[in-house]
Amino acid sequence: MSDPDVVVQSPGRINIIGEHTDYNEGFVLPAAIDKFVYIAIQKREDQKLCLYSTEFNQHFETELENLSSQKGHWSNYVLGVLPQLIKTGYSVSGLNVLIDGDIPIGAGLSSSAAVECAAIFALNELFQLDLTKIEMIRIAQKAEHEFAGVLCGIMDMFASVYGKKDYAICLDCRSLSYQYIPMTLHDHKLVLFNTNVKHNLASSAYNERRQQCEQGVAWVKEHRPGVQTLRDVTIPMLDQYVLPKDEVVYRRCKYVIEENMRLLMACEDLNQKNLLSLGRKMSATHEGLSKDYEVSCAELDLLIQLVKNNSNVLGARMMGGGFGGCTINLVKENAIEQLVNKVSKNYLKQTGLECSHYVVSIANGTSVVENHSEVLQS
Ligand code: GAF
Repeated sequence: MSDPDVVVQSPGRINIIGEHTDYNEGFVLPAAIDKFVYIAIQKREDQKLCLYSTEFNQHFETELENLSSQKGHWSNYVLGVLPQLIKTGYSVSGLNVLIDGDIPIGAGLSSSAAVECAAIFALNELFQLDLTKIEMIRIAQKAEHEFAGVLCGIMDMFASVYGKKDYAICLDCRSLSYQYIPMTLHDHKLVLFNTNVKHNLASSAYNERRQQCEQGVAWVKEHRPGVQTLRDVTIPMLDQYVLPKDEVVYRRCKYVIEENMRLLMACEDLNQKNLLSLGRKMSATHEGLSKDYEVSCAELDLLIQLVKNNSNVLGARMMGGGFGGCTINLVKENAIEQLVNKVSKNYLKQTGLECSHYVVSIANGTSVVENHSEVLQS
């Protein structure tokens, strides 16, 4: 695209701790990373939407009046934000859209949320819609629900939009109040190991976990009408009202309640620069996700096993929705190279798969790119 009207960049995200808590009105601790999606848009005179993805090297064309989800297709993440605008009465024209970037797809780093956020930011700029950041986040989340079919929480979009260099975001997903927590890692770095698998059941299992949490809440609510979400539930309530009904639902809910408590203590650890204690909590989260919430998989568990009892790794856990994607590891900087060699070699030996790794830095959130020519390939 030679002369776009607007270019926006939006980052991928990591999550330090607080997994599967966002849709239960709990707490999360994500951060934006130095990997981005770039979206360049030109207004058209007609009603056509002409999209091009450099990653897939594919064009996709449709009309504004024919907007619909294309099962599993990359275009959903751009197209999905448009119906939200149209329904609210905003008028938009046809568009040429170029999508580029370097967030690995399917790695659990929320490349889809980054595309949605970049798209809505760009449209906001282009048509001067005056949307607030929270309105744009909600529109991006709706696009994921309605076009991608995943009933995700708000974490990924919030992290992409509100990211701040060198800080994690402690977000209360009930009130949407948030606090930036400095990520002072001293001589440690965050290293992601990518399983390079994404098992099919990821989105159906995600939606099922959500329902199981809601079921747990409904059983507690029969006795405690004031309870709205798992945020209001305690372990004794679960013991009394949920365990007698269903052991699986009990474990799901217990994990979420424990994870919220771990997260609040992890923020304290970060404030006190106690990385050892933070690392232990990350590892405890993996146990909970693997055994109680059951969203891990053999490849993720293997990557955790391979760094276990290594004194240079303070903590490690699967990250994101689960069933593939990355683990996040808090690793001593001068031990990274050796660790990567060991993990890659053993992972390949035991699974026959390559495992990629990324040493990530924490970056700023979604923004308009003033100097386009540097970021766009074509
Ligand atoms: C996915 C979802 F999109 C998030 O909302 C969150 O629930 C996460 O899985 C699990 O913590 O990334």
